[in-house]
Amino acid sequence: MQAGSMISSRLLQALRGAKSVAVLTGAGISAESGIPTFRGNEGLWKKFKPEELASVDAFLRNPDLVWEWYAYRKHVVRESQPNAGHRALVDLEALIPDVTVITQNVDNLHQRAGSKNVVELHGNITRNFCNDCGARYDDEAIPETPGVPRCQKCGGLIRPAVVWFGELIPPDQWRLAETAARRANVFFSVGTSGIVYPAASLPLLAKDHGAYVVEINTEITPLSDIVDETIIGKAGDVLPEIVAQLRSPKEDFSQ
Ligand code: BJW
Ligand code: ZN
Repeated sequence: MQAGSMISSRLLQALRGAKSVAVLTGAGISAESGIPTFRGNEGLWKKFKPEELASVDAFLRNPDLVWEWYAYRKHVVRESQPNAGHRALVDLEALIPDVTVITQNVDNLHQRAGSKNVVELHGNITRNFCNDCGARYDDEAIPETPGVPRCQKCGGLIRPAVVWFGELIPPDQWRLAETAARRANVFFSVGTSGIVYPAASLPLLAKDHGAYVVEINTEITPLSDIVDETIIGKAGDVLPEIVAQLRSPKEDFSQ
């Protein structure tokens, strides 16, 4: 296969004329940094489905178990580094006037890579707050206890500042995401299974407002039917290739 042939001339053309690009990312973009995805066999932690751990009900029923899951993931995230996929999205900022990264990930890797405009739909695992009084705690401020830590002000349970099932997306972040999807000329959906709402509605919103919508995933997903193009491949391969093609002044010879 010719190098770069996974990038269609249609996509390159759309990007060359684009003023605004929005990128919805999911766990797949961080898989190459060694952070497990949620779904699929390798994605499961101790055989629990995310729906069984990522809710207030689950937390109140078994706070120690849910905290243990997050403590493990906080550790994995701290040990990980942004990968070529994250870095390519930073590089895109030099090539397109307006780039918004809308992430479902809580791992902070887009921010650490240097993306300037990151919308956090599902919060951030590096922050925490008291479930009772709302007091905020950085990871460093949390007492190292076995099991769930307690609030120093009120004794309540401390939880990670992430968005669980049944909870609202932070309204300011959702507004930014919708606005970016509506104004995007090109919209990418990268490494997400596209089954968790309302995030999964953003590609369709972008399409309804005229964006050229491209999915990048190692597999077909429910979003594959509605997008203009699905590129099957790893985010860490495909995104840098797109940036390289975009930088190249040469004609492209694909398709
Ligand atoms: C690669 C790759 C590589 C691998 N390169 N690709 C409408 C219809 C039906 C249900 C609902 C609806 N609206 C709301 C709901 C309920 C619910 C929901 O969507 N449920 C579904 C399961 C059906 N949604 C909510 O509750 C949301 N809130 C809400 O709607 O509020 C309004 C409301 C209030 C009150 C009552 C009712 C409604 C909130 C959703 C919060 C989701 N939270 C989590 C946990 C966050 C914290 C944490 O990290 O622990 O977010 S769940 C989990 O799933 C996490 C993720 O962000 C999210 C999405 O997962 P993602 O990123 O897509 O990962 P995977 O693992 O699923 O997929 C990885 C993909 O990568 C795969 O496709 C691979 O092939 C691919 N891949 N390697 C490229 N190298
Ligand atoms: Zn408290």
